[in-house]
Amino acid sequence: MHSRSLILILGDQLSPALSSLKAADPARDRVLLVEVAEEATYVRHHKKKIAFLFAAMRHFAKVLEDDGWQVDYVTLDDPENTGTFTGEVERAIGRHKPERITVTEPGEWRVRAAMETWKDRFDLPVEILEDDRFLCTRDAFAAWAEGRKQLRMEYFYRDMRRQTGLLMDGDQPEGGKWNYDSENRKPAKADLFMPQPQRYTPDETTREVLALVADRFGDHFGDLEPFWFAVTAQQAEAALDHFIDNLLARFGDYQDAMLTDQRFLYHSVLSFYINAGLLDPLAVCRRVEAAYRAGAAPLNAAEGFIRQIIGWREYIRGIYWLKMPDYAEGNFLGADRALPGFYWTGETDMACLRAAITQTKEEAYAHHIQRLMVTGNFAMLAGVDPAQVHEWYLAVYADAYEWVELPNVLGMSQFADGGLLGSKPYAASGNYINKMSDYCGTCRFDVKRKTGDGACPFNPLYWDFLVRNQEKLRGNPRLAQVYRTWDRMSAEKQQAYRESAARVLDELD
Ligand code: FAD
Ligand code: DLZ
Ligand code: SF4
Repeated sequence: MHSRSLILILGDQLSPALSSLKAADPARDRVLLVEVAEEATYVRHHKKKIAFLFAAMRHFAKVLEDDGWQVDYVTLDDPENTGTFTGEVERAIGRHKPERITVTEPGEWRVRAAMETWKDRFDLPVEILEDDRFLCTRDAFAAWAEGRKQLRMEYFYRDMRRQTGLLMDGDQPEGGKWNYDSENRKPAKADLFMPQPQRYTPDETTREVLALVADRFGDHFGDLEPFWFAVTAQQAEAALDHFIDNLLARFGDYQDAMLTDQRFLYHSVLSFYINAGLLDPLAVCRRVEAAYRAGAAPLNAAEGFIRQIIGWREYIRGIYWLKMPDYAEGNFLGADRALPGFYWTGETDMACLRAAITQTKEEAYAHHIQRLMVTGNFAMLAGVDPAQVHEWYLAVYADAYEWVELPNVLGMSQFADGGLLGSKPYAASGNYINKMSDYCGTCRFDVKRKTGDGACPFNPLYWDFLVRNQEKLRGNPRLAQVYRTWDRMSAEKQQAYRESAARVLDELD
């Protein structure tokens, strides 16, 4: 017979099938959810993100109560609230006198480190259970990584396809190829009838949270309203239905496209819900596979989507736990510039950055290519300190938790891990952005101009980045061709690039 447990459920663990709940007994154990200031301010999160989590936590507590759990819920404005997980667990121990503490492992190293102090601090057993919402355990990832020279996502992904049976035809990949990435790169045209993500009107519980967030975190980045996110599993399920019925079919083709007036394109906008636990990632993939099998979506869409979740999402988490805590310190290129102020305002003449940052401010969302090739690319080309870039991304997106944000930012977008995650930096000049978006048409800068007044800043910065970092990057076989192009340029042209870049960087400072 188990002893009486206090089960702490974190804000991104809002799943009734959570391992800590599966291990518990509603008649005996007590569930604890806490709104704590430290989680909202250790980086100053976007107002919408805080509101989303508090609203989703409050709705989830109600669901648990309706299911027969005894739930202790501490609101942020409780006068006794200590503001930290540790402080609130201590107070709850005083109230409930549990014989042990049970938690599902947290998503962040920082929180896990705090939990590991609890056994001694509270003189109680602390049970940290695996988070089985992920398909690959930390141990299984470590075993996969063991002895490999390179940790390429593609091979990991194939194993996950075999493990889950998703889009498999016996032991072969559906359609004969594992990966249809080359069919995910069409530029899009603005279309007035493009479907939008499912939006919800805040109910009374959510409105109370909005008032609380406006009051307590009014000076944080981002617009609180209009607030339209799903805040219950039921609403998130309906948002998934909406994606599958209206958007999935074209997700594949336009995955890499960007449009000024279409902030979401054919993306699912489900990461908030998946990461907080309102949707189960495997169940989402099974629904997408079923749509493909029913003829409602082409293979490049279904495969492209499933790859993001069982491939990238799992792989990124694996890297995080394999490499933390040192991973966060990575700065392979020794970048040390301060993050430009316009990342917090969107006030810049560069139309691509203005669009990506403005929508980030208004929606707490930008899609993958905006994060990677606009804000991420610019920060890397400009040589911004990766720790500052990391902090920005963790704060501004409603789907950001360190386990998923850090490797995407430090590794994939800034190359600060020296190439563990990607075989070369995702560096690009204005040409790439022009090809994949309609931003350049409305920009003060000329994307075709390489140097001098009016030239797109990405153009000189691109070459300057490669030259500035050549000691570290020249040996990379995937960059051999670009360095040959540089070497063949006339000395005057090279100098013009470097001078133009120096002017852009001076202005940033
Ligand atoms: P879709 O394009 O519809 O993709 C479907 C799902 O695939 C997403 O909901 C997400 O669960 C998953 N996914 C796709 N790409 C990735 C990826 N690279 N890593 C992990 N999961 C992925 N994702 C986050 O969830 N949180 C972050 O903090 C985050 N930070 C990022 C920072 C940078 C610099 C970059 C380049 C990417 C980041 N991503 C992050 C990954 C990706 O951009 C988002 O998951 C995606 O934009 C979410 O929007 P969506 O739900 O519409 O995704
Ligand atoms: C992001 C966040 C915020 C803003 N607030 C809370 C909170 O008040 N209570 C809580 O349990 N969780 C919150 N979270 C999510 C946590 O930061 C997240 O669970 C940890 O970082 C582990 O991933
Ligand atoms: Fe961005 Fe350059 Fe295009 Fe302007 S011209 S939108 S700065 S890529």
